Amino acid sequence: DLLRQYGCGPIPFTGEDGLYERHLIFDNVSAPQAAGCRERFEAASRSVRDVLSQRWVATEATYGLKNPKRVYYLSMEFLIGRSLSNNITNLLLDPVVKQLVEKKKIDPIEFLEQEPDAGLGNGGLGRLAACFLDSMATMQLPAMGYGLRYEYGIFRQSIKDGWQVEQPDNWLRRPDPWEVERFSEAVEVKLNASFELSGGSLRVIPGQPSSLLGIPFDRPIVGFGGKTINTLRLWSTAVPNYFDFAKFSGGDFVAALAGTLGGESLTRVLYPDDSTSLGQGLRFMQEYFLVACSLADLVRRFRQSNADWNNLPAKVAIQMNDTHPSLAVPELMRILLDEAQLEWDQAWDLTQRTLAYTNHTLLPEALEKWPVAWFEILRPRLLEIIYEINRRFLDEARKRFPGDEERIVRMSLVEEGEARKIRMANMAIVGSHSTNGVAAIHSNLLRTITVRDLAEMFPERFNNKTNGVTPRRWLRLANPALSRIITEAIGDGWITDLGQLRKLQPLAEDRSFQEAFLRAKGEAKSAFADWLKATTGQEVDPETLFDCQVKRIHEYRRQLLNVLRIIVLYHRLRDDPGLDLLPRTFFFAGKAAPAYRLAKLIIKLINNLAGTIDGDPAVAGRLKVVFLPDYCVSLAERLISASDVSNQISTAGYEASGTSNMKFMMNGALTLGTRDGATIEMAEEAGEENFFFFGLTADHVVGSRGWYDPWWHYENEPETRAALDLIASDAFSRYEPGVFMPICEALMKTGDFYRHLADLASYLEADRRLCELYRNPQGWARMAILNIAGSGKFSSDRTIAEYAADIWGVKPCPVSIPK
Ligand code: DL6
Repeated sequence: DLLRQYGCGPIPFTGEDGLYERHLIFDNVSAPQAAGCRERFEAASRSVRDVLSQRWVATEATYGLKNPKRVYYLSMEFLIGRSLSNNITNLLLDPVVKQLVEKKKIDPIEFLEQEPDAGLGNGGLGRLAACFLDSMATMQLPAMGYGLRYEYGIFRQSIKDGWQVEQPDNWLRRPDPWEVERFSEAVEVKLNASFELSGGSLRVIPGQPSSLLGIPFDRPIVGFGGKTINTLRLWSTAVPNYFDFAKFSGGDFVAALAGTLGGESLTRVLYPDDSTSLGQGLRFMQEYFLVACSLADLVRRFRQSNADWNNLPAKVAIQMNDTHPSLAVPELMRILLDEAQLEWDQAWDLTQRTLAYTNHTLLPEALEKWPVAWFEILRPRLLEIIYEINRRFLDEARKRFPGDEERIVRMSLVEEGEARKIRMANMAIVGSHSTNGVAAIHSNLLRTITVRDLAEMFPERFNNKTNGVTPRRWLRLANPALSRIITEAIGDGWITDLGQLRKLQPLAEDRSFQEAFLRAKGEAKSAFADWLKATTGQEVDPETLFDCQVKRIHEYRRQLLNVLRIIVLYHRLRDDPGLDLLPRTFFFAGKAAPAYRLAKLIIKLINNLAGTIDGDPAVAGRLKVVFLPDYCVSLAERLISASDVSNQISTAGYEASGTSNMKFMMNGALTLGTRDGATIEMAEEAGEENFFFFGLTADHVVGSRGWYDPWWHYENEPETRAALDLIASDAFSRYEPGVFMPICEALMKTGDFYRHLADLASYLEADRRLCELYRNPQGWARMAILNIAGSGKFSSDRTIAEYAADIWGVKPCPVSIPK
């Protein structure tokens, strides 16, 4: 009545429209008909959050009541992407939203595009963490993710004159409708140093003890069907009660608060380099901040319902996503020794049984080693604990391998040298009960080469958990046309049990299903072409074969090999304009670490190649190269569903697993690839005859050290030579002569670790076979369907089921709704 008195009478408060319009009026104070796209997006998101909020509360209440064993996934990265469409899908609200959109005449694309991609990660590792959260919630596992609330996610990439340009990703500039700040659950982190902003950068002041507050921001993780809503808790820094009264009374009002800026800047930016940890002092501090906040929080929760510390491993499993959160080993020891006052042996036993570690890379430059000096500055107590762990561990190792001092030196947690360093992988392995790799080949190489000594000491700790991706986002949401025909053919059980895709196998021979597949693919390709035109003005022809390579730009991923392939095709066409060449569009997308010069030059070469081909009338309509800027989760959703061919062409033995390979496969793209990472297992599932494999194997690569000679390929393979000559002769850099010489030099080094030239001829041969098949649409559809049918293993539900059973020992805990 009171509201009516003030003129609120006609506002609908009930029904779905009511929910949405209420948010527009009361959150944004704007008339529904006058609201802009951004306001509409916020109101829609808040309405969806309203639908899940009580479930979210009930989920935590159920866990509190039933006190199950919980799993905590600690990760410096969660590459979440957009949440609105995903949450609508997982809450099964699609039909309601469809009705609303029609009734209100809303353009869904326009307002879905308002949501920034939450880019709190660099690539595969962070996206895997996001898929795992989806699976854990869908499988009703009592789980929580812990990460950092970077105000700036992975940089936005644009292209200027062919070069990558980085811009800050200020994704939180507008209020995020999903997050809930929980100030009352803040934790205090004590440090032996403080921070200041000086000359535009954040500086650490050693020997000046300080405290930082970790403020949790929670985001809902909606399980499919909306039964369980788990939490992703992201920490943000704040400085407790800092205010310099002396400065304030002296009249310097701004300086009075300046002391807060240093500490509060710690979690501001995500480090954009995923393959080296050199010179990342503040990253080390971020890692400690994540660990300290998360452990304090989970130990507090554990203590609320468990009086006995001995219960810790029975109630808590902590998964360390790579070594980034591996300071959890000494930090948990510190809590158990100094706060719980346990004896060393008991604390060590509990620590090891609670923690587990996943390795995601074998690249030596990406294996973290942090200088001892940084520990001394930040938290000397951790260093004392690490030294004691190491002393005891090396005593044990000496008993096991008497007289083998070289091995002891290799196994030590401490690397001696000019600047002593802590080997974080060694610490994670020694301080936990499980170490896993992320694909069979990777786990084997990890065990037999990278950390062989440790694997020989603790063989029972090593295991494999092949990665997976969530079929909710990567098939159901990303590819409505394909999802529809799959569901029509085999029902919708595949959404939560992807193994059911096997039922499609017999349909690979079925004419009408083949045609349905081709139509669905055509629909996705047209949708992509329309979207690209609408958002960038760029035109691509959906009638051409869509051939993609999308991932971070890195030499081992060999975008350069792909470029060489395209140059060879271009050269063939120039040589013989009458050649019957399959019309193709080659898509590239991916970011280069800002300090990785060669990777940035590779982007430039791709763009220049695209420009040269576009400007050449002799190849018009037959070859096109497109570099899509600012690769992110939502671009991946659009492009992968529209792709015909997936290039997975890393030097064998270098890609730990890959996950885009799986997304392409379940979307019916065929793989042109090397025997590396999880691609090997994908071919085992679909049948090697349905894959286009080529190139050296990992064994060959290791064995080729003595004989690999790029000059041999240059001199004996005319097409290889022609392609290299074109680059060297500035065919793609007419106005910037010599700009690509570093690329030629990298390719022609005998020490090219990545063996580009060794694989070019076989790549071209595999490519030829693939094009031949594409000319036969039924044969193509048959093979693509067999790939989809074989992709069931690569659901993250399967991966999570394995982690839950073999490493964590956690069971589903269905949420009870109070009557
Ligand atoms: O496990 C997720 C993902 C794998 O699929 C990729 O193969 C692997 O490169 C990536 N690793 C990282 C770690 N840093 N580096 N380099 O991102 O993990």
